[in-house]
Amino acid sequence: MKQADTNKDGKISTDELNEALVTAVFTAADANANGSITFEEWQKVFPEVTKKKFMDTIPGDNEQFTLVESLAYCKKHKTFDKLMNRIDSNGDGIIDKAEADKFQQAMQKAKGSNETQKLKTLTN
Ligand SMILES: [Ca+2]
Ligand SMILES: [Ca+2]
Ligand SMILES: [Ca+2]
Repeated sequence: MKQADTNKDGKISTDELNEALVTAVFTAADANANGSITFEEWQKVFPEVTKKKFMDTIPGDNEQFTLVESLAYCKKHKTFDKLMNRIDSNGDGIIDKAEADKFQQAMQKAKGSNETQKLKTLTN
């Protein structure tokens, strides 16, 4: 949780947590760790995504996307907003210790074989 505090002010904002989650999912999906995700890599983590949906989602036509692009995408489409609102239960934009603990407990209880699967369960 600490590494999510990118501006090192000792607090984790919902923006920072959002970024940490996108990065975690990206890193998990980028199997060959070359900084971009192809459809084949994405499908291993998200088997339900079709090639067409993948192509419709990614910007450009090079059939893969980067971390910067996925951050922009998740911001635009508010992918984790519902989850953020749930975690930040007092709505002050900061994840305090109690809220972080609650999130970690939810992650532990969530169904899924790894963190990405669990996140998916919590995001839906
Ligand atoms: Ca911070
Ligand atoms: Ca890759
Ligand atoms: Ca809060």
